Amino acid sequence: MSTQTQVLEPFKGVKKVPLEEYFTAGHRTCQGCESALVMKLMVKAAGPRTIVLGSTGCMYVANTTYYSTSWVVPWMHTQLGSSGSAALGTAAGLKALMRKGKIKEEPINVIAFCGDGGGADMGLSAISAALTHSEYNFLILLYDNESYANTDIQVSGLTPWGAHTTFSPPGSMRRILHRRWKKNVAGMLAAGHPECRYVATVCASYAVDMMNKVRKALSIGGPTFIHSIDPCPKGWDYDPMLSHELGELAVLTGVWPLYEVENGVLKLYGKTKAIAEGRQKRLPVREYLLRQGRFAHFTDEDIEYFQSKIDEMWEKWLIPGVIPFRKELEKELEKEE
Ligand SMILES: Cc1ncc(C[n+]2csc(CCOP(=O)(O)OP(=O)(O)O)c2C)c(N)n1
Ligand code: SF4
Ligand SMILES: [Mg+2]
Repeated sequence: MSTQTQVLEPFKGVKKVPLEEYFTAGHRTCQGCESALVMKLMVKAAGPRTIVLGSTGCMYVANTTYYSTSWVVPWMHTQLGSSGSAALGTAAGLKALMRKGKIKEEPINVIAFCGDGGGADMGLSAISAALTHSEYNFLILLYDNESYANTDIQVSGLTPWGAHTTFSPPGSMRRILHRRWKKNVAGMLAAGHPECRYVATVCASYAVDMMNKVRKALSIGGPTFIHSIDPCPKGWDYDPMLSHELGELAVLTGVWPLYEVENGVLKLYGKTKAIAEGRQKRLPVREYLLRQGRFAHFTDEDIEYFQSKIDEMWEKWLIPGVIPFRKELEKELEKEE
């Protein structure tokens, strides 16, 4: 049974993308900030009948400095861990107002964004709860700059292994202070939330694909979730002109697999699909890591360890880079070897 709420055809190429902006001048993000680009593309894909809710973080603080904002659509700040609650409450409120005849019945997009700190650490339970409510339509978009960036680059549950942050500076006694592997948030949410209609990972370096995933999430009906990887010149420590290239390298090295799960069916897409099907070679992670100052302290051994973890994700997981479970049979075969 289709629960589609509106028709938002995918943009067929960059020339079909409308010129109108709903996130425009007036923000104060760093030069080369990919999270700001994600905001711009996200709301461009959604169009003017959209309410955006945002939890505390760079995309709140830098975009709504007193008396100036870059948002053209209605926008509301929500507490750091509350993007899930804000999305659900707003969608429920709109539905009630329409049912009571207080506002016109029409599709109004509800998008709540959160950072990796707000979404993947503090607000994970609220997002999880929201994704169980199939009767409401909304999108939660997690913009992942891989640190608590707004408060000066602290480690989050999504900071990559070994990265230099203000909480994990490399020192002479211990070169690698951050020794936890990044959580797989989109995979976890897709696997555990059967009511969630749509989950996708995106990268703004592939802008049209990214906007089309937002359009699909907003029209499929029910709760949806998108996780975007966002190069951050300040936190990742690189020249701002490299943002686009670093996004591409995250995908081409296999560090960031692009996939969507639509009504429980998983599809790899874009360059990730090409790599998985053997049409494109996966690049060594070295090319991605060594362009960023946060990994400048890595020795060859550290790079090899990082590479081995990415290889494991691609070669041993049930779905490359997405589902960590392994088949019983494979484990048995390994024991015999
Ligand atoms: C409950 C609570 N704790 C701490 C803070 C301070 N704080 C504001 S923004 C922020 C960082 C949020 O990180 P993230 O969600 O990753 O967004 P980013 O700043 O990276 O864009 C923190 C810790 C807060 N606003 N609320
Ligand atoms: S610190 Fe990073 S996420 Fe924050 S505004 Fe600067 S580039 Fe963007
Ligand atoms: Mg962050």
